Amino acid sequence: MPTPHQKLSTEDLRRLDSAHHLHPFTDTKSLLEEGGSRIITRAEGCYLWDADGHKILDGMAGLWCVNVGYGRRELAEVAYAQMLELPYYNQFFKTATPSTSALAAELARLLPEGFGHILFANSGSEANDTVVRLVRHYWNLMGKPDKKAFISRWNSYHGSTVAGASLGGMKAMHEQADLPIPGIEHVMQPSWFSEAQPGETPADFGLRAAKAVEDKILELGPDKVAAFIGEPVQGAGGVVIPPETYWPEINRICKAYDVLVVCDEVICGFGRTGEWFGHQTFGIEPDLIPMAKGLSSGYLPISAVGVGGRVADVLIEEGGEFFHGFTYSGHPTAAAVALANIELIRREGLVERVREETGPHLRTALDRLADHPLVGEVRAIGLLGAIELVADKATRARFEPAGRAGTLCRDHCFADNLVMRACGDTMVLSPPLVIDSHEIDEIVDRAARALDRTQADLAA
Ligand code: PXG
Repeated sequence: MPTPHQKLSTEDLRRLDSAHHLHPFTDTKSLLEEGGSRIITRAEGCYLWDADGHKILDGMAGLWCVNVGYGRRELAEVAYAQMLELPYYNQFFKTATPSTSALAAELARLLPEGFGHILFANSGSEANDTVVRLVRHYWNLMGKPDKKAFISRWNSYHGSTVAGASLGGMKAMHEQADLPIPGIEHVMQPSWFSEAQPGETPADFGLRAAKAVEDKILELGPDKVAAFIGEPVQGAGGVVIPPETYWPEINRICKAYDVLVVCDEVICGFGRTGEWFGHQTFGIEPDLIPMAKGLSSGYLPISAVGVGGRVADVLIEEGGEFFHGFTYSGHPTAAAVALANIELIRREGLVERVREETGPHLRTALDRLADHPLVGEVRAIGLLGAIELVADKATRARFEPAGRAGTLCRDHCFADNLVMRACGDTMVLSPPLVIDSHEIDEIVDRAARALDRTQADLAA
């Protein structure tokens, strides 16, 4: 039975969308001037189709989330069956639902030893808000109510709620909303490409970037610092892959000053870096692990926080009621889909495939672009890739104004039916984990064409 929206023409849909829909992270006025949105109507594997019939290669897996690719019938069937049996019930007031309990156990099995407990939410932002609530509660219970500050990095992304955007290091978001909230401090990001001094090796730079965390702890006073939060690889910040020296030094520093480590796995989790989690790839020793996106491959909204024993034991033994939760925390249908999604990732060996086959292939394929005059650096880990656009390869000087080259390149990709995102002047890729080598080559061929066209525009 068609739903009402299926009877609308493409023109009607675009008109209604333009008239009524305020899109996320969008300049509505310029969107309308450009004729409104591109309407995506269906998808299969790594491909999207729009209402005008274009077949588009999705180099971003939606928003870094559709790890198992589109069109997975069994996820739809699991959701259908769960909805018929029990579409919704809550987890408050001494009740539980089967798929949710099973998912908590499954996550505890996947996470490192000591991560026996899971708190659910519905988005990465909510997971990070939950982290802030948990960490504050924890230090209160520990009799250290002054130990409350979070240290994060500039150019990190931790969400769009008040706490998520405050934890994140996106200055434009802060400026619009009088953020960050008090008690959140930012230090330099471990981006060798954009922050290293001339001649500084990645290894030395990694130690310097970690030292910025130690300096901040000492500036604030270790008895005032509650937690450090970081993405293993900064995603929205432009796929910033830290040097190998960075995370081990962060572990050491946080241990030395008794600071909790929050590892934001919202993008890196569920196979993206070639391990189940990014903390495994980088040797991070977390206390709390927020996750979302690949948890359900985006088929339904769900997020979670893995709570390590150190925090969980105190919370359970001494915390009393934790006054926190959402109507949809642990939603049984989303949980059933997440369970089936994890089973799919496991059955198809997607993590191993990224580690051994497609990850290395992406890296080699991107290397083909390194000699392009616009390209200052290419880098990749697992199925995360980045291409830095520069005006001068030797000095890494950027084009003025910042972001224009990236926008031009992204628009050329889109016109050539490739979704590649621009983070400022860094082009980023995060394709579905089911992508094959041929499709990766296709992405890189289209990216090469887009680079040529961007270069022509910039020279004009
Ligand atoms: N942490 C990380 C590391 C993220 O990447 C969030 C938290 C917040 O998740 P929710 O589900 O609340 O969006 C994210 C989200 C982009 C883009 O354009 C990236 C995200 C979200 C939207 C757009 O790169 N990441």
